[in-house]
Amino acid sequence: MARVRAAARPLIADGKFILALGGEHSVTLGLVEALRERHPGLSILQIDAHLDLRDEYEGTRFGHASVMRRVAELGCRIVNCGARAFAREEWEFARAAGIAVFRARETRGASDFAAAAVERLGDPVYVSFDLDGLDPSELPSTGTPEPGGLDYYQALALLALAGQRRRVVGCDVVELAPDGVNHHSSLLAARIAYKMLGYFVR
Ligand SMILES: [Mn+2]
Repeated sequence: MARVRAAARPLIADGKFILALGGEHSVTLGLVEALRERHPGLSILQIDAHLDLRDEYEGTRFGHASVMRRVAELGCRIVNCGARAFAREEWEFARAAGIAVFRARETRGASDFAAAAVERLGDPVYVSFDLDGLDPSELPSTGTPEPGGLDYYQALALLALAGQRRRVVGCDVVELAPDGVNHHSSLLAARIAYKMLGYFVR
């Protein structure tokens, strides 16, 4: 975390837009810490099958399952889109902390979910795109795939609207786990990164 934070600081000071590529979702924490020094009111748009709100998981408080818990503790407002697998502890924490959750099931056929999600964000915004938020029929190559996710066009509509209605100051694409077979996963991840630059960098 400290190394990611230290690498991000001079880029932020220089007015650069950061698009980070994971790997593990926990890279988000160092980036958010660094951006928050410059933008104390930073909100987070999290696209993810999971809430990542466990206080601790498999012996660490700094893994992918806890990253948004640590981000919430910094005081950032969080909006999740695509959640569909989480523990009771995480759901209760989200309710208590005022984290808006747009579950994947609720977004199916709901054309207005993107507007409602963006409405819940403050300004500026950091977008963390965990690729398992997408449906595994479109993106199978990720560490913890879950059925029933967002589709490509839903995700693009959400990202585009966030870019139109909020100032996005940084983003990441995380949790790609290339398997050497499903090349379309890597292409989709690259395309999402490319689209985000188009939507967010003016
Ligand atoms: Mn995640």
